[in-house]
Amino acid sequence: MKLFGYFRSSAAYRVRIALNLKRIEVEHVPVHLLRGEQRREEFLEKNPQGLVPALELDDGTVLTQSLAIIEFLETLQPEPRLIPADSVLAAKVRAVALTVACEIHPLNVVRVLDYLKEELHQGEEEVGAWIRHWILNGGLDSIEQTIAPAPFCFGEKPTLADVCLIPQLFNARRYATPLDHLPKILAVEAACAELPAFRAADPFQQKDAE
Ligand SMILES: N[C@@H](CCC(=O)N[C@@H](CS)C(=O)NCC(=O)O)C(=O)O
Repeated sequence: MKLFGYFRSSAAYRVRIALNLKRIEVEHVPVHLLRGEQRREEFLEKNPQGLVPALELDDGTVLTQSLAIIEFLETLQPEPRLIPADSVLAAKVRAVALTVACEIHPLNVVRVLDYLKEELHQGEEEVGAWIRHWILNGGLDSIEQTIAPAPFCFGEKPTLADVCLIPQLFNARRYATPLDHLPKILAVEAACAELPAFRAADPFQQKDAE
């Protein structure tokens, strides 16, 4: 299988962590987002949305959307489970994952930031304030209240919640978002940093890192 990604893409980072936790090997194919490679015809043929990640299976089928890809991996290789069997816990795990993927991340992606800068003529300062506001407001601030680190978001093993939270924290730090008021989230981050699966997925460990 081939994973089309970009070292700094937090959505691709989620998939890398899941692959590593499940010990599934894939070929990593970089798509340089700042050079616009995601909008080239050969990539659009794989993902008409022009977004990474995209997972190409050995038969040529292409899967898109990080959470859909991770659910596919969960079926392909059920252990270790990223979505708990207990349905209440599973809903809590998914709620954190969806808060990151649906409430925070879409407001910070390259195409949205470009629109703020180029079409709405906002400067670096305004764009930075936008990013930090939406990372915290209704995002990390609310996640802080719903998790109970032990030491991961929902217990002794990492779940889809941790898989989504850690890349979002990388992104938050990149934009100097204040995080000191989020002790539970910082404790989860420290626990994940102990695991090789998370460390190997770090953006600066990728072959396209720059
Ligand atoms: N909801 C999608 C988000 C994918 C996404 O927005 N990817 C970003 C990188 S993190 C991207 O490809 N951006 C390119 C662009 O905005 O042009 C997922 O979870 O896979």
